[in-house]
Amino acid sequence: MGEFFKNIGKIPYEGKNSTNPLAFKYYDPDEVIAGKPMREHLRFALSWWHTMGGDGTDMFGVGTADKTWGESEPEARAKAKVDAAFEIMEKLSIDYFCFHDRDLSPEYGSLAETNAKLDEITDYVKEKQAQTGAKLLWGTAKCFDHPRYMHGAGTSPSADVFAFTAAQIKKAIEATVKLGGKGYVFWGGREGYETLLNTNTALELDNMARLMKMAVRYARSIGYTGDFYIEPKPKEPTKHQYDFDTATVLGFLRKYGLENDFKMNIEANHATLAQHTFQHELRMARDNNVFGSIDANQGDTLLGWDTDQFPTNVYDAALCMYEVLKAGGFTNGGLNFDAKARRGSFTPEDIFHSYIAGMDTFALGLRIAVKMIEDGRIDKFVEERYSSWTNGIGKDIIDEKVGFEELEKYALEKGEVTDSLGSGRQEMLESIMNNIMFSL
Ligand code: XUL
Ligand code: CO
Repeated sequence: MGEFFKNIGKIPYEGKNSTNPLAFKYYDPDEVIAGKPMREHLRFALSWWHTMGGDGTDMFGVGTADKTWGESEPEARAKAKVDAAFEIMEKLSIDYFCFHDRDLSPEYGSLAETNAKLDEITDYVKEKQAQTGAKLLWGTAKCFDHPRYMHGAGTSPSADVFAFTAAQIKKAIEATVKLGGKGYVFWGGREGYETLLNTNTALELDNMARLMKMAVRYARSIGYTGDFYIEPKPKEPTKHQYDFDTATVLGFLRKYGLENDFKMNIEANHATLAQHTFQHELRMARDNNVFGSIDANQGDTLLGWDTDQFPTNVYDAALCMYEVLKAGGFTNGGLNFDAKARRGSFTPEDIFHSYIAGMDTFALGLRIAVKMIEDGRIDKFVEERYSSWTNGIGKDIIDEKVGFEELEKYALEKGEVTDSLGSGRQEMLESIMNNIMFSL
């Protein structure tokens, strides 16, 4: 096995005053902050699809980056991808990776042949894991690119397609378990509709739940103890995706009794498409005990599609890490860079520049979030804003000691509300946020 990135060594941490583009300015993997090393707080993961396979192809042009890894045959290329991926992870101090089955090994003539070739590659990945210590964050199945999935996979009108989907997911779960993954993702790539004129939404959603129940039952039967994740996205590729946002997915999970096995994999760019902030989606997940993992990237609010940019917005990353810390940190999840370098950033070095940008952004976000919590001004303000619920009538409402009659009597006696109506102080809080961010 040759070295793919000969002119790039292990990326060092050089601190914020460094001007070396191939060094971390904020990510110091083993530095302990808020009780544990940064690498354990952040649990960075490489996405196999973008990094090892994405060559910049878009609907207006062919690829610009060479992602053949020097091999023209699919089997040899799949193996070379493994070598290159482990080299990238090692040089960037990335501890985890994520894959779709077909990113690791493509489809061949039959499902049996495809499965056999996937086994060979996962054997090889397992060997490399043993040598390097790199771990699998989560696996998933690519049930959206092949033409058989044109009308959906678990929500296809065809029962045969449903069966094929189940077979593919069974194998992807086996691969995930084999590689020690503690997460399995459902992203409903074509689970949605283009028009209601041809769609039985009730049956499609029931079927999606049937598929998920089968997945849980099978995975538990082969000893999988990790989490299942749903990754919400409101649109693209379909006009309407069923897993629209966290709140919609929560309704689905609860309706079908899936809420104990499934958590959320929140992607920043998908939040933007749902017209939510990234923090909103994380907060909804945290509040409902379904915060699981994160696809770290960013979109562009001026564009209506999933640009999957490497995250560089420190403000958003800080608010994200604030939610992560408040949720008690990651358990099985982590920060997967579901992100790709721009089509014009096509050289091998750009892979490293992109990851350094994304990792430093989240490292800085973590440092700021820790400071926000230590500083305490924002948390204290929120606590005081809700202090009327800790005693008196507020506490009686929470303790269910009062109903409408008692509250009417209280309101009549008390008269107009004046004393518990403080200012929301939004601008003051935004200014505190800036003060914390820029005094680091
Ligand atoms: C697509 C997307 C996927 C999932 C995994 O928008 O985010 O790459 O993360 O299937
Ligand atoms: Co994603």
